[in-house]
Formats: sequence, C-alpha cells, structure tokens
Amino acid sequence: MKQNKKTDISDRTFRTGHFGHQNATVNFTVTTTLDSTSSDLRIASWNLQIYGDSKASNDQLVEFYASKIRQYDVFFVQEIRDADGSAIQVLANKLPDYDLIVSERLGTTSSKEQYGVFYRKNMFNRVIKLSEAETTLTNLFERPPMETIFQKDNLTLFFWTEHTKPEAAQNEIKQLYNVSSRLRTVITGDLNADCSYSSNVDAIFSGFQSAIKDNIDTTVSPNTDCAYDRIYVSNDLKLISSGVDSVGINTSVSDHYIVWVEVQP
Ligand SMILES: [Ca+2]
Ligand SMILES: [Ca+2]
Repeated sequence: MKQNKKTDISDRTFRTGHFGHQNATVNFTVTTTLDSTSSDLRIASWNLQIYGDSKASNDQLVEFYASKIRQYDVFFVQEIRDADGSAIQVLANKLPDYDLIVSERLGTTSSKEQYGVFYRKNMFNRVIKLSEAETTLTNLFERPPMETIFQKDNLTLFFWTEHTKPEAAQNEIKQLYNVSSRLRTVITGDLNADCSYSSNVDAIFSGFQSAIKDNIDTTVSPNTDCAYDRIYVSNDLKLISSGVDSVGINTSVSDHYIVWVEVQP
C-alpha cells in the first residue's frame, strides 16, 4: 500500500538553487531555466513507466518525452521494457542532437528492464558504459546499476543510475552507495527512496549532496507524497540548482516526475 507523508501538498513550496541565483521559489513545480554558463551541466532522471512498443507507437507521447530530454545535457531514463529495443530507438530518432546508451536487459525474473542515457552530441570527448555485471555484484540488486563515465574537456565524471526493487529498496540503496564511486560522481534514479520502501536515505550517502530531499514529491499520483526519485552529487562537484519538473506530466505519461540538477564540474 502506498503511503502519504503529508495530507496537504497544495500550498507547499520549495526553493531550488543552492546559491540562490535562480530565485525559483514556486508552487510545487520548478521549471527549468536557461541562464546557466556553458560549463554547467544539466542532468536529469526520469522513470518512464513501462516504456515499450505501446508508448512508442504514440507519436504525441514520444514527442513529449523528447521535448523534456532536449532541456538537458545528460538525461537518464529507467523502465525501458521492450525485448527487441525498437521502442527506445523511436525516441532516439526524435533526438538527432543526442547520442544514446542503453544497458543490458536487467532483472532476475522474466520481466526485464533497461536503463538508458541520452547525452548531447559534441559535448563530451568520450563516453563509456561499463558492463552492469562488471560494476557490481549482480546478486545484490534486482537490476544492477549502470555506470557510465563521461569525459568533458579534461574532466571525468562518473554517473550511476538504478531502478531499485521496491521491496528491497533500503538494502539496494545501501549497496548502491557501497559500490559507487565517491568523487566526481552523480547518482540518479528511481531508488524507491521513501515512504513504505525506505527511510533516512540521505544519511546513507555520506560525502554526497542530496539534491532531491525527503520532503519532495516525485510521484504523479495526488495520493502519494514520496521522494522515490533522487539525485546525489559528490561533494567535490558544485551543485548549482536542482528541482522537480512536473510540467505537463500526468498519469498517461508516467507515474514519476523528472528530477534534475545543474552542476559545475
Ligand atoms: Ca519493440
Ligand atoms: Ca504525488
């Protein structure tokens, strides 16, 4: 059963911008801004909720996903479910300015999922995906995290994304922290990091800045108020701003909102 942390979210506000320059105190939803400097990186994560052939056949919906991805430099997606990989290619075809990396099909049962990451072409010198099996002990996770390494100019960044198994979320989050890198690192994903599945998750990520905190609601349903989707940024990276993008997102799009950060590497 889903839980509510709060009964009334209608007048809730939160502030983005760790340094305040984006002055974004708005009702519940934070829209993205475009006043960043060229060296800043805009990174987002979104659980697309069973993104497969059915969703890919809806051109309006695919275009909506693409319109969101275009607002970021690096965009992680979870819950691609499609045996032959054709569905995510339909989305990639809408994004000629982006390259795409997808994970192996992951899952301990017949229900397999893939992670994906879209990233702006020409922005990075090199992008590497490590094998999920190589990055971690697979038996610790329903779907082992995907690690990607991005090189931008002389800088190297390590990105981890995961979709935890809800019933095992608390332990999987601890294992994710244990296996992940500590420096120049951003960890994103649908971690099921709240409500009945886990608690005090921020305390696990020692050495990281929590961009999406416990009190944030990343769920589309008005009946749940849970910070399932998270982004952790290692302390050596400058976290400029962060937020949740819910604009236009209803249950026909996903059951999750987009979480995002802007960092200066
Ligand atoms: Ca397919
Ligand atoms: Ca909600």
